[in-house]
Amino acid sequence: MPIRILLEIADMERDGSPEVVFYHYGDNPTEMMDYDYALFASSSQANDRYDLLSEEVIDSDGDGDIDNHDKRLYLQLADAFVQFRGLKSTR
Ligand SMILES: [Ca+2]
Ligand SMILES: [Ca+2]
Repeated sequence: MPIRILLEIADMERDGSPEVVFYHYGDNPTEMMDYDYALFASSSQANDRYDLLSEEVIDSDGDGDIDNHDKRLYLQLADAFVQFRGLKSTR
């Protein structure tokens, strides 16, 4: 089963500091709005270091429990993804 997450940088809280949104998809998504669930990470200091999550996380590393490491994976992904500011549409 493929693992699919769509990442988006958007100011969900409209405070001038971007959030990183994670959209999780199941097996056969047919459109972008067809995600299973979504959560977002925000930076409490508005400094591109992500430390807050909008929802409880799942067992993202699949080790059988939900702990800080599962949260940290999301926050690390947010820290990395927010640096992709050079991405531009090529079409
Ligand atoms: Ca924000
Ligand atoms: Ca875990």
